[in-house]
Amino acid sequence: MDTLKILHFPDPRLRQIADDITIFDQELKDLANKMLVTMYESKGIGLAAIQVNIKKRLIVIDVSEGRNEPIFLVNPVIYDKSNKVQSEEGCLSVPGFYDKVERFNNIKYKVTDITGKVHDREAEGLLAICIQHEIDHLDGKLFVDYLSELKRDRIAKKIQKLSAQGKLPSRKSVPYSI
Ligand code: GNR
Ligand code: NI
Repeated sequence: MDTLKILHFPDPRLRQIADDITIFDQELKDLANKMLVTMYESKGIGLAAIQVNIKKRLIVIDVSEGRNEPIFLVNPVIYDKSNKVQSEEGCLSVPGFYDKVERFNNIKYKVTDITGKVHDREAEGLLAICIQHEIDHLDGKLFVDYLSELKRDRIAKKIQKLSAQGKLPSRKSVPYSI
């Protein structure tokens, strides 16, 4: 299956606000599966549609060791967060850069599944952190936005330079996910 192209910071298309999904058809399932394949190939634990230039509130996640427990989130909304933690994060749209950001270890959220059914769920730990990171994407936000402007600008310049040289680091050859 063909994979989707992932946009890289500071691409302004990553700043768009994604739209709610209202139609639950085969096309949505096909897109979700394509995103999942792209995420697995890129060695990520999550991927938001906006990262592949699709302005929809769709997220795929797999934080399992075996990489065989995919989760699809449509129109997720967090309504409760607790227990602040420091999280060491990376992002497929910010290749090669990692830094600490503040997240919450526990969340409660409402989410629609791929068939259109609404659920009330809780998550903790890495899954909770990943959901927060991915919902930020749907709102045009990246983990680098929590860093200083100086750090963010340096990262933007380095990515642009490496990209122009065709030297952006890729996780594709790495046998584990970060
Ligand atoms: O692969 C990823 N790892 C990760 C690590 C810590 C916190 C969040 C993430 S998500 C990231 C994949 C990605 O960029 N999703 O948008
Ligand atoms: Ni990301």
